[in-house]
Amino acid sequence: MAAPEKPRQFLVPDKDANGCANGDPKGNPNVGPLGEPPGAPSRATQGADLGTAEKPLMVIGPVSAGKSTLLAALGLGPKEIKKTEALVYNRSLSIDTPGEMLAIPRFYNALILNSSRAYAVLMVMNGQQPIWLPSKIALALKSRVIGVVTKIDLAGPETVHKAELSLKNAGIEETFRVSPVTGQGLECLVERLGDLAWA
Ligand SMILES: Nc1nc2c(ncn2[C@@H]2O[C@H](COP(=O)(O)OP(=O)(O)O)[C@@H](O)[C@H]2O)c(=O)[nH]1
Ligand SMILES: [Mg+2]
Repeated sequence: MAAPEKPRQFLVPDKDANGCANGDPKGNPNVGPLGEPPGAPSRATQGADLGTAEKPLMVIGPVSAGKSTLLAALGLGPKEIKKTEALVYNRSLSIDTPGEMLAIPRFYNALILNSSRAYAVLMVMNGQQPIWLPSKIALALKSRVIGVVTKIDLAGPETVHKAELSLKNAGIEETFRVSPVTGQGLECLVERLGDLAWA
């Protein structure tokens, strides 16, 4: 009699070729972030340019978190960084917002409305000086929200951890650590955004 067939097992690497975390944010190792087979090449790793996405990428976060600097590093905003005074569309590439819009609840409607135009929202937090965000605020937004802790070139592990806790408390399940100044962590973020931009 033939031996019973063993259950099929996937051999899944924790990290992909760029060293970025593999698997979905809920921890199922047998699917990629969007349910694709693990290890499937993303558009971003195939050299796709985030600037060619049909929809913009939106950034929200406290004043001076590094939102505009991050957009510039991703090639989605002006290189010359000035204080962002209003909600701004950088052509169809990105939607930049001033930190005050997150600090003052009467602006929330504008954030929510414009978030529906974006393929994703980055909730940006200063890794050096994190602040506590309103609980579950990300759930009100109309696109997928990804957390980004910036300034990791300046920040120590304790404040970075605090920033991540704040993002989690805001209802965000997936967070990246980056420094647009040194380039740390950007490759993994770009890879993930590539998956979302052309989903
Ligand atoms: N060292 C360092 N400085 C950063 C980083 N990101 C932003 N900055 C600086 O932080 C300040 C505020 O950045 P900005 O992008 O204007 O913040 P925004 O108000 O969130 O748009 C600027 O002086 C940036 O040069 C980072 O990752 N590392
Ligand atoms: Mg700004």
